[in-house]
Amino acid sequence: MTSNSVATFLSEHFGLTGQQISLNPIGNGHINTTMLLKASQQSLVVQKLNTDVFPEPEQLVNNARLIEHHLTDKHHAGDYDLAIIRHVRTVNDNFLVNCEHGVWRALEFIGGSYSEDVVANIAQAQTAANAFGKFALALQDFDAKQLHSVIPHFHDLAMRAEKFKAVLQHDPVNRLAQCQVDVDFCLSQFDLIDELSALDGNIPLRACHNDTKINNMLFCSHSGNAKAVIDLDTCMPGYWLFDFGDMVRTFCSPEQEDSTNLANVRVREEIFAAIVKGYVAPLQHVITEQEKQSFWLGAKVMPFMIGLRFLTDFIDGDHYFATKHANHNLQRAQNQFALYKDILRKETTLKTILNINTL
Ligand code: ADP
Ligand code: GN1
Ligand code: MG
Repeated sequence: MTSNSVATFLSEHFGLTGQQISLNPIGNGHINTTMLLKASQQSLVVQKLNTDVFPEPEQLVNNARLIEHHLTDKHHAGDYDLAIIRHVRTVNDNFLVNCEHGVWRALEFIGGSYSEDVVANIAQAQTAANAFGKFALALQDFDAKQLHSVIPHFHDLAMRAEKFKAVLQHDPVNRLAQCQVDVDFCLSQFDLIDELSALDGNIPLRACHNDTKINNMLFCSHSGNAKAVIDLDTCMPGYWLFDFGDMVRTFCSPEQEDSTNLANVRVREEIFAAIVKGYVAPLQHVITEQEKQSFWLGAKVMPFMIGLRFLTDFIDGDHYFATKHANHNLQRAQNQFALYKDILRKETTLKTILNINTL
C-alpha cells in the first residue's frame, strides 16, 4: 500500500470526502505514528498504533473513551474548561480499522493549536502545568479501577531495573562496551527504588496521565492559553508525583530531549517554580501533605527512569522507542542523566521552591 492508498483507505473508513486528500506526519512521538489526514472540508488526526507496545488496542481506546465521557460530564457541569479530544467513529461504527499497514484510529483535530518540544518561557510552563493540574483534578473522582492496565508496571522503577539488568546479561547487539560509564552510573542509583517503595500506602493511587510531556499539551495559536491535554494512551492508576516529575523532566531543560549539547542540559529553576505553582493550584483542596512531599522524589525519578529506559532500549538494539540513527537512544539517555544530575546538584534550591509554593 502506498501512502496515497493509505490516505484513501483511511478517508473512506472515517468518512472524509473530497478530492484533495493528504496524509502527513505530525508531532514527535516515540511510539505511535501520528499523521494529519486532510480533506477539503475536514481534518483528522490519525494514528497507527504500535501494537508491540500496546498489544490490546481495543483496551487503549476503551480507556480513552471512558475518560472522554468523564471529562465531557465535567465540562457540562462547568468543572472542566479545556477541549476534549474525541475518538472518531468509522463509517461502520467502530473506532479501529485494520489494514495491511496496521491498526489505525482517528481523533478530532483541534485547529488553531500548536505544541512545543521545549518550553519557551515561564508563563508557558505555568499555563501547561496548570492545565495538567486541571486534568488531574477532573479525574479525581474518576474510578481509576475502570481503566485497563495497558502497560502493566509502567512507572515501576524496580521492574525497569530488572529489565535493564536482564538486557545487560545478554548484550544482544554488543553495545555494552560503548556505554559502560552510563551503565555503571545507573547501577549506582537504584536506592531510588527503596525511596519509592517507602511511599506505598502513604499516598493515594490516582487516575494519572502518565505522559505529561510538554508536547502532550495543545496551546491556542492566538492566545497561547492551554487548549487541550492530549495523548491519553497511558492514562492508568498511578501517583501524581510521576506526572509532576515528567513535567519537570520535559519542561525544565532548555534543550530537546535528544540534544547532545549536554553542557546546556539543566533545570531552569524559574520554570521549575512555574510548574509547582501551576500544577498545585487546581489541586490545592485535594492534594495530601504526603503527596506534596513526594514531588521531590518525582522530579528526581522521572529523568532517571526515562534515561534508564532509553539506555535499556539502546543496549537491546532499539526495539521500543522510534529512533532516527544508531546512537539516538544513547544520546537521549545521556541527556536525561545530565538533567538528573543537575536536579541532584540543585536539591536544596529545588526543595525550597517546592516548599514555598506548596504551603
Ligand atoms: P504521539 O503518540 O505520537 O505522541 P500525540 O497524540 O501526542 O501522539 O500527537 C502527536 C502530536 O500531534 C502532538 O504533539 C500535537 O502536535 C499533534 N496533535 C495530536 N493530537 C492533536 C489534535 N487532536 N489536534 C491537533 N493536533 C494534535
Ligand atoms: C514515549 O509516545 P510518547 O513519545 O509520548 C513513552 C513515554 C516516555 C516518552 C519519552 C508508551 O512517549 O513513557 O516518557 O516516550 N511512551 C510509552 O519521551 O512508552
Ligand atoms: Mg505524544
